[in-house]
Parts: sequence; C-alpha cells; structure tokens
Amino acid sequence: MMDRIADIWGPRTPHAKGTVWPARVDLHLTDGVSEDEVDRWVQSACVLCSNGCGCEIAVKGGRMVGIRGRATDVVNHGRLGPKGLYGSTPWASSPDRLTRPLVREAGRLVETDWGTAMGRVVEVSKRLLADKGPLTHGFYTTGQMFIEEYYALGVIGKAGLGTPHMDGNTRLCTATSAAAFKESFGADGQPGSYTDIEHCDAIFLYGHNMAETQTVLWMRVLDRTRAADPPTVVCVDPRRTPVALEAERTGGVHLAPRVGTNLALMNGLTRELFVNGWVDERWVDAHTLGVADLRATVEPYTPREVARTCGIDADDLRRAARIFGRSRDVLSTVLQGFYQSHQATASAVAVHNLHLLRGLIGRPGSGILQMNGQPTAQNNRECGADGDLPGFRNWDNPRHVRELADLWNVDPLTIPHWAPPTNAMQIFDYAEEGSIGLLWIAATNPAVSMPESARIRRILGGDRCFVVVQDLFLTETARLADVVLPAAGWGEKTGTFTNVNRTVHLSEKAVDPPGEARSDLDIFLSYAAAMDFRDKEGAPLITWRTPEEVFDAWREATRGRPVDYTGLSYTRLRGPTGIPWPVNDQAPDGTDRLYTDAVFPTATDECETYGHDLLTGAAVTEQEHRALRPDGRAFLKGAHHTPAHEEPGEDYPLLYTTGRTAYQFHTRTKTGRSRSLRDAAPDAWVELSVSDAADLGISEGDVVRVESPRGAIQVKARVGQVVAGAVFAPFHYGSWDLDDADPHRHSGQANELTMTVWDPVSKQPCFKTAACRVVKVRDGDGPAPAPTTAASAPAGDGVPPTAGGAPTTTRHVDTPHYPNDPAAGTSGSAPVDTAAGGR
Ligand SMILES: Nc1nc2c(c(=O)[nH]1)N[C@H]1C(S)=C(S)[C@@H](COP(=O)(O)OP(=O)(O)OC[C@H]3O[C@@H](n4cnc5c(=O)[nH]c(N)nc54)[C@H](O)[C@@H]3O)O[C@H]1N2
Ligand SMILES: Nc1nc2c(c(=O)[nH]1)N[C@H]1C(S)=C(S)[C@@H](COP(=O)(O)OP(=O)(O)OC[C@H]3O[C@@H](n4cnc5c(=O)[nH]c(N)nc54)[C@H](O)[C@@H]3O)O[C@H]1N2
Ligand code: SF4
Ligand SMILES: [Mo]
Repeated sequence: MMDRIADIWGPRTPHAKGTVWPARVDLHLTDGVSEDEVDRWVQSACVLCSNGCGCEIAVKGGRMVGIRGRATDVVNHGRLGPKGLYGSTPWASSPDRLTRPLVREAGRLVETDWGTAMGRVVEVSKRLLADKGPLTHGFYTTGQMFIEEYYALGVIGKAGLGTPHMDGNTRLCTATSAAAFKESFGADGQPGSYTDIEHCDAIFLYGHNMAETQTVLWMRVLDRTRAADPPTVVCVDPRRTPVALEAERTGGVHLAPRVGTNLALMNGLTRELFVNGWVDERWVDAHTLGVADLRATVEPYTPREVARTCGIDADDLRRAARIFGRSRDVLSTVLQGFYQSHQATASAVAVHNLHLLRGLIGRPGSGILQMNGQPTAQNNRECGADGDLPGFRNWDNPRHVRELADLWNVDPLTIPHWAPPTNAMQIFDYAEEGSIGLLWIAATNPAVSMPESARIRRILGGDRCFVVVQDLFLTETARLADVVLPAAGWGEKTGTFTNVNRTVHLSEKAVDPPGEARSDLDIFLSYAAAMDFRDKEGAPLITWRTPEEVFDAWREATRGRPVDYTGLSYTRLRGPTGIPWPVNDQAPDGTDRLYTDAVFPTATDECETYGHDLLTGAAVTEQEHRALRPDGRAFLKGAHHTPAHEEPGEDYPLLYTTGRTAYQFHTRTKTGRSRSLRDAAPDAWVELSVSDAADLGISEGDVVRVESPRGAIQVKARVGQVVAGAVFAPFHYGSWDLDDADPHRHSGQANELTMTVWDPVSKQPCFKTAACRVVKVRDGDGPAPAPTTAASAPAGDGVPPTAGGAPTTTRHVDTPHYPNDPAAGTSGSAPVDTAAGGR
C-alpha cells in the first residue's frame, strides 16, 4: 500500500533507451471498499488533466468508488497520479451536488423544474434573436466536456443561431498551442508522441512543470532519466521545480529566466544554432520558408545580451544551446510558463523553429509537445465550440465554409465567417458593454479562473447580461447566474475525448447522475429542440438523440481533414487502448506521430489559417499567403522581444506569476472534495525567494498582503524556490472550501491581481506577467499551507513533509504489446523498484 500524497510518482521502472516503457497498474478504492467488493469496472480515461490516462471506474451499489489504470493503454501503461487516484470519484457523491435547476427570483437563486429553467433561457434567447439578431448570444465553455457535446454546441451556435461569439476557457489554457501550430505548420495537431520519451537524447521543458501537472508523463520521463543511459533534461522555469532538479541531476541546465523574458531567451538559443553551424541547411531549404528573416531577427540576441535581459548566466545559455544543437534526437514540451506570458505565440513558435532548423521532427525521439492542460481542450479546438470551424477548417476559406454548409444543409451565409471568431476575452468585453445579452457558461468557473476577478464578478453579477451557468456545483460563478443548470459529470454520461497526443478515448457512463442533473449533451439538445432550428429545406437541423449518433456525425465532419476520425467508432474505442488520430483507410490503427514525410498542411487551400505577424498579430491575407507558395513547407517565424505589459517599478517592485500545485485541479471543485488532496494543499499561499523574503523581513508562514494595481490577497508566505524578484501564487483558491463555505471570502484568490491583457496572436491572457508588492501583515503561527513535495518546497528546514494520503495499490504487471509503439517488442532492463523519485 502506498501513500501517493507523500510519493507523487510512485516506484520507478527504469528501462533502456529505445525499449518499451514497462507497465505498472495503480489503483485506489475509496471508503474502505476492497477489490472483490466492486460490482463493475467501467472503461474510461481520466479527466483531471490533458494526459488522458486510460482507466476503469469502480462501481459499487450504483456509486463510483474508485479507479484503476489500464495496463493496455498506450498513454499511461497502467499508471495514475495523485489527482487521478484520489480526485476522480469522491466529488460525484458529494452532498452539495446540484440536483435541480435554479432560477433567480427577487435577487435569490431558487430551485425549480427543468421546464421553467429552460423556458426562461429559451424566452430570453428568442427575444434577443428577434430584437437584435444572433450577435446577442455568447457561449463560454470549457476544456472538460466531450466531443459530442462540443460538436452539438458548435452546430447549434454556427448553423442554428449563427453567432461567432463562442469560445472556451481553452483560450486561457491552450489557445497558444493551437495558434503556434497553425503559424508554423498550417494547422493545429500535435506533431509528436509520448513514445518520443523512449527515444530522445535530450528533453527540453519550457515553462512546463510536468512533474506536478502531468504526473504520469513525468513518471515516463523519470523511468528514462533514472536508467543507466538517461536523456539530458533542460528546464526553463523561474522556479526550482522537480523538472529543474532533474535537469541538474542529468547534467543538463536549469535556465531560470526573469519572468516575462521567454522570447529573448528563445532568440538567444536560436542564434546559437546559427552561429555554431548546428543548422541542417539542406533540410531547411527543402522543407521550410523564412530562414533568412529569422536569422536576421535573432542576430542581436548574443549570449551576453540575453543574459542581461533574462538574468541568467551566458554560459548556461550556451550549454543549453549546445545540448539542443548536438543531441541526435530532442523532445520539447511547452506549457503555461510560455503560453500565459506576453509574446506567447512567438515564444512557442520559437520552439518549432529550433526543431525545424535541425530537421528534428517526424521521427522517433524528435518530437514537439505543445502541451494541452485540460483533458478535452483538444476537442473544443477540433469540434468548433470555440471560435474555430470544425475539422481545423479556415474561416477565411470559402471552400471550407461551404463544406460545412453542405454537411449541415444550411446556407453558407448562416455560418459566421466575415471576421475572425470572437475570443473569450472579447466575449466578456461584449457582455460588459451589453451587446451580448445572453452569456451561456458551461463547465468553467470564470469568477475564479479569469484574470482580474473583480471585473469578472462585476460583469457576471451586473444586469446587462442574462447569465446561464451549467455546472456540477454552485460555484463562485454559478452564484452570480440568472439560471443554473445541474449537469451530469464524468462517469455519469458517455462520450469521447482526445488527449494531448491525439489519442481518442471513450468514457462510458458508470452511474446515474444525482437528482435531475442531465448531461451537457442532453441540455444542449433540449435547447435546440425548444428553439426549433431548421436547415435550408425547413427540416430539423439537429436530429441526434444519443452520444454515438453525434460521434458518427462528427466523424463525417473530419473526412479529408488533418484531424481525421473516419476510422473510429464507439465499437473500436471499446478495445484495449485509446487510438491516436488520424485514423482512416491509410492508417487504420491510428498514427503515432505526424509529419514523418516532412510535408506540412500549409498549402493555401488546405491550411487552417494564413498566419499572422507574431509581434503585432496582424493577419496575413490569402493573396499574400498564396504568393509565398508554402505548398507543404513549414514556416520559420521570428519576432523581437518586447517588455511585458506591466514591468516592476517603484510602487510594485516585484513580478507576479501564478500556476499550480500537484494536488489541486483548477478551482478545486473536484480535487477540493477529496479529503486526501484537500488536506495536502488546503489553502492559498505565495512563494518568495530567500533573498526577497529577507529584504522584506518575512519568514516562513508569515501572513503577507500581496497587492497589484487591480487588487490584493492576504495569505501565508512560503520562503521557497522561486527566482529572486518574482512572487508565485497558486490560482486554485476561490471563496469555496470543503470545511468552510463563505461566498464572500476572496482572501487568497490569485486572479484578484492579474491583468486583462493577452497575446496578440493566440489572444491567450497573461496570467504569468504582472507587477506586485508584498508587505508583511503579521507573524505566522506555523508554516504556509504549501506542499513540500515538489516546486513549492520550502527553502529552509522545519516544515513537516506533506503526507497522509489514503492507501493506494501499485502492481507491476507484464508489459503488453502497444500498437504503433516504435519500440514494440523490445524490453529494457526488467522493472526494478528503486526508491521513488522524490525531490
Ligand atoms: N496538478 C494539476 N495538474 C494540472 C492542472 C492543475 O490545475 N493541477 N491543470 C491542467 C491544466 S488545464 C494545465 S493548462 C496544465 C498547466 O501546466 P503547467 O504549465 O506545467 O503549470 P503552471 O503551474 O501553470 O505553469 C508552469 C510553470 O510556469 C512557470 N512560469 C511562471 N512564469 C514563467 C515565465 O515567465 N517563464 C517561464 N519559462 N516559466 C514561467 C511557473 O514557475 C510554473 O512552474 O496543467 C494541467 N495539469
Ligand atoms: N492566475 C491564473 N489563472 C488561471 C490559470 C493560471 O495558471 N493562473 N490557468 C488557466 C487555465 S490553463 C485554465 S484551464 C483555467 C481553468 O479554469 P476553470 O475552467 O474555471 O476551472 P475548473 O475548476 O476546472 O472549472 C470547471 C468547472 O466545470 C465543472 N464541471 C466539471 N465537469 C463538468 C461537466 O462534465 N459538465 C459541466 N457542465 N460542468 C462540469 C466543475 O465543477 C467546475 O466548476 O484557469 C485559468 N486561470
Ligand atoms: S496524469 Fe492527468 S490524466 Fe493521468 S491520472 Fe494524473 S490527472 Fe489523470
Ligand atoms: Mo489549462
């Protein structure tokens, strides 16, 4: 039995380069239930991050009582992390689930029936449509619903209503991933594969604390870095995360740039490739465009210059560049330290540039993972419930719009395509101004997760906009709504979703939802029925009744597109493992990695976008794109570094950055209801460097006030691992807590301080770059409530280690055959249990 709070990654199974990652099955049952008491195991995949670990849900007496990993799944080879183990099921039977719809009466939310609640929504919707047309409707959704739900909503919004105002919290999450792919390769789609971990010689992690945020993927990395022939790790993060420690351990480099200087650092690395002759010129000539401009752009970024801008050692930059330039195969991963900074797309694209300059793409070990965060963020991007058109189609390409119009049998003019789709930040602007009169929020909690919380509360709580919230719980956002719709969650409904490396899983319904809660699909379909949307012949636009019918329709929408699902079906997905798209006649078992032929979807008639200027966001026109004749070549694109929107000054001398801990998921609606996870990270804190804490007279656990021009929080300080000059705050803590529900407590909500600004290309908000000041309020009465097990570890001694998770099981099992795995049939050294990979 193991405590997976104390031991986040579990025991190691080290194995040699080029061999299959050994299987290991992790399992946890709640409430003292034993394995032989489980009634049924139901196939699914974990929805507590983008890794999408294959799993089975334990059901007993009509309740979800635990989870185990699937050894046969290509994603996780049986493993699960602390969130998956402890956080997947307890929330479902929490007594405070929403079980009936609520409507606002005389200022208060009161329970009602579905007919009344949906009736109000439909009444407002019809009135706004009649008075002012479809631009009055906005949908702000998520990265946590299923394919079927996104696609149905996409059709409702685009072909039923005709509104361009649809986006997901994916704008806050992985918009930059999609944008960077489109700029470099012509279309969204993860080029690399998790199997690259087994084949690479070096791994670069850019602004990605994988150890805490994709714990199972990190186990896969550790099983290589702890073997006899480890890859070299390079970490770019202003905190000394477990990733940074692994970089030090493997003889790599930890680059800790000043917050907000990523692009200067990337330009420095790129310049080193040019000046040291590490560019594969033949490959670059054959397969890319733009090398001369890129070379000119990065020329001023000498190691000395970059060292000054980023506050790093010039030799560390040179060493990191040499590792990239001289390793045979390199895997790069990128996440929020890049995506949520200013110049996000330019920085993410710079990672592509490095790979393209060396031709390191499309073969085992040379991969790029522009990571996702949420479990189904990929699907919002694919299915068109965000602004994009379904199937990675280009809104600016009339032929792509016509394909959809034919598929849905509507006039192409119904489908909004006169301007780029509206992004989430703009949707909230329109709601603030009142031009959006109906804002429908599903499966996201913007009152906690959007920047500048006071503004969001004002918009949602004001009377200019009718707000519908569809959730499992009465969240901070739902409390501000006009109508609250109770939703069924994971395990309570059937559907499919796709993880970060394109692997599609089916998640089956295991139990009934509580009370009158309904699946998001049923809610959207009942709205569509009440609105009576019609196609151009007057027949009903939407006739689906089951998730499987919607999936089959979605499959048709992908035919001939890069994101090809045509070879998939529910039946196929009931097999031993998830399957990575494209799956079609050419690739009936799916595709491990894209671009093996170095041909990219950049042709003008095929691409998802004509591209942008990375510095300003100005769009490239179709004519300009066509004149470049990309024809399958990838784009090399660069931009100069510019300062962040808010730089530290006299009043606010420190940089403010935010992020996550291993034990909580976002606004904690699920993980906060698991006792093991809740107690491991019970409340908000901020992290200071040792030197800043000393200057400010602050010790571990002291209560401090952190202020920005937009707001303040009061929390305990962890004197920890963050680079001097920066303050790190976890963003998980709104006003809700398992042990104390006070709707007016915002004392630790990190987004009180963040700014409403975004990247010019991806429009992703900058959660990682603001200025702040810190003042001590009073002496502490004990250490900060920050975990000790990973990046939030204290700098000093004397803080009790984080532990106390309920018992879990870990079993070593025979390693099965994994389809598409380039190492299939090989096995490294037999699994050896060594001490788990702690800090
Ligand atoms: N435990 C847990 N796991 C999760 C989630 C969760 O809430 N909890 N959420 C999931 C989701 S939706 C997402 S998007 C992912 C996010 O996963 P990550 O991106 O790994 O998580 P973050 O903590 O937001 O940010 C990563 C790192 O960025 C660093 N950083 C801050 N500022 C800068 C900067 O200026 N430059 C650089 N280079 N780095 C900087 C921070 O120090 C931090 O360690 O995690 C997913 N997995
Ligand atoms: N300061 C700062 N802010 C950030 C970030 C950061 O790093 N720093 N990260 C950003 C990122 S990357 C992300 S992804 C966002 C996440 O921010 P949110 O999306 O707001 O976070 P969650 O808590 O995951 O909210 C999901 C909601 O959906 C509900 N839910 C879960 N499953 C279902 C379902 O099946 N149906 C329905 N209807 N509801 C469901 C949950 O109860 C919960 O209320 O936060 C962003 N905000
Ligand atoms: S790594 Fe992500 S998908 Fe896998 S168990 Fe953990 S939270 Fe779930
Ligand atoms: Mo995210």
